[in-house]
Amino acid sequence: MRLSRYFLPVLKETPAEAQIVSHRYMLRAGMIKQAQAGIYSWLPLGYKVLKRIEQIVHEEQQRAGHIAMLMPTLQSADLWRESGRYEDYGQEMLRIKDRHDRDMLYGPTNEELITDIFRSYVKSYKELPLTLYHVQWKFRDEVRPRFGVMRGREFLMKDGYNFDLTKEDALHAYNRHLVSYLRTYERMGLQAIPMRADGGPIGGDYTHEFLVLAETGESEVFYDSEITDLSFGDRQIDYDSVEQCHAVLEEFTSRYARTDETHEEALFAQVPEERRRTARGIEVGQIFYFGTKYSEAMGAVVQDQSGAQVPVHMGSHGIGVSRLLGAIIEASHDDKGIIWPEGVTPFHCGIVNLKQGDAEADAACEALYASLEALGLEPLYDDRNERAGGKFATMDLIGLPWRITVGPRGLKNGVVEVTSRRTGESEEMPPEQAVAKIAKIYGKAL
Ligand code: P5A
Repeated sequence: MRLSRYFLPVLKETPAEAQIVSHRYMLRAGMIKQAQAGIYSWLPLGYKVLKRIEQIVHEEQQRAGHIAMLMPTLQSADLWRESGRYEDYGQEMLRIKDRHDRDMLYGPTNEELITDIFRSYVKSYKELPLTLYHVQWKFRDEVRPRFGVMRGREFLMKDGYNFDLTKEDALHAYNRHLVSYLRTYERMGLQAIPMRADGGPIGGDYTHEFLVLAETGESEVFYDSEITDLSFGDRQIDYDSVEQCHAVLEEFTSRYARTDETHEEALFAQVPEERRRTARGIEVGQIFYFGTKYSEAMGAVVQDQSGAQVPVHMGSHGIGVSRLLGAIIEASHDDKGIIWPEGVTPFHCGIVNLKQGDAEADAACEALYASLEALGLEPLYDDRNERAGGKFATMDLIGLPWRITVGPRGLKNGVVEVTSRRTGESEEMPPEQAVAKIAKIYGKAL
């Protein structure tokens, strides 16, 4: 993309309404614009990152064997009356009437809708196990929408639902989700710690939230510091293996780690004092096992091996896709702007032309741009007639992890400059070598 043709409405001033850094930078970098309290338009740069995050979520869901689909945002109140949640959900649910005076709602979550789909088609244990998921907008009429996309009213969620014959099978689905979530967050450059939590309006008492530690997080958390040494890394896991998935759950959840909803002072006191930590965290996901809560209420039954009709065991699993942008920025920024991890960056690298209009500099930039695109990478070329300082400030603010700077002086010596956004370190090298370096970083073969 050439910046002269892009739509990147960068703000110079810090917006007064933004209290935390991720919100400030998302507004300043022209990623989002508030439409109403807690409801945002996703401007091109923000939309690109949102799509990158969504793509990682899809890839990891499918790696775990989960099946993608799409359910509507608007749901019928009648389904929610069957589960009893229509009355229970309270004011967070946006209720709507259509022209026939029928009660509808903008879905805050989809347990009812998916259970209705399941009961319409699945009749036998032979069709299990089954996990369906989608990535769809949700609406929760939060009392205090705040911090930008962090606590929105309209937000994008990946929500998945497993259907199993037995509790044992459903617990394997739970563990499988835990594994796939650990991989998902690590690919985004985040450490998200599973912590015992509360089932809230979704239900069940077996649930973990995934928390990214950050001072601006809305949840208070208590944990054994040893847990922050764990990382999932590049392990190859067989998602069908009950033992392997269970071993990961054991490894990542055996130490004390709880949100304030489930915190127990007496248990926490058993953690050696020097390892006891109280901090704040951003909840980027949650997994639940709630057994037959919805299947019994809504008649989602299958025939088991003995011919008996039994309600299925279920769980649901959510990732806050739009919230993740805020969480990643909270975890990765400096005083100049965002620092995107390579896995989610909107453009793979920036190209800054120090002297637009200089024939040699222009040609070198064009050649770099073409070579990077030919490798399947997306560069953002700042080809505007701006001063170098302004171009650098924009690149730093929008946070591309790598920048190639091209100027007449360097070109005289046959070099351009490659700069890491994270370390600020620059290296001079011939343009072909700069392309090779960026290609290698993103795992592209020359
Ligand atoms: C699991 C999937 C559920 O709704 N039902 C379907 C279950 N879980 S949850 O914990 O309530 O939500 C899942 C994740 O969505 C994000 N989230 C939000 N993001 C932005 N703004 C909000 N107002 C908001 N509410 C929830 C969180 O990341 C949460 O973990």
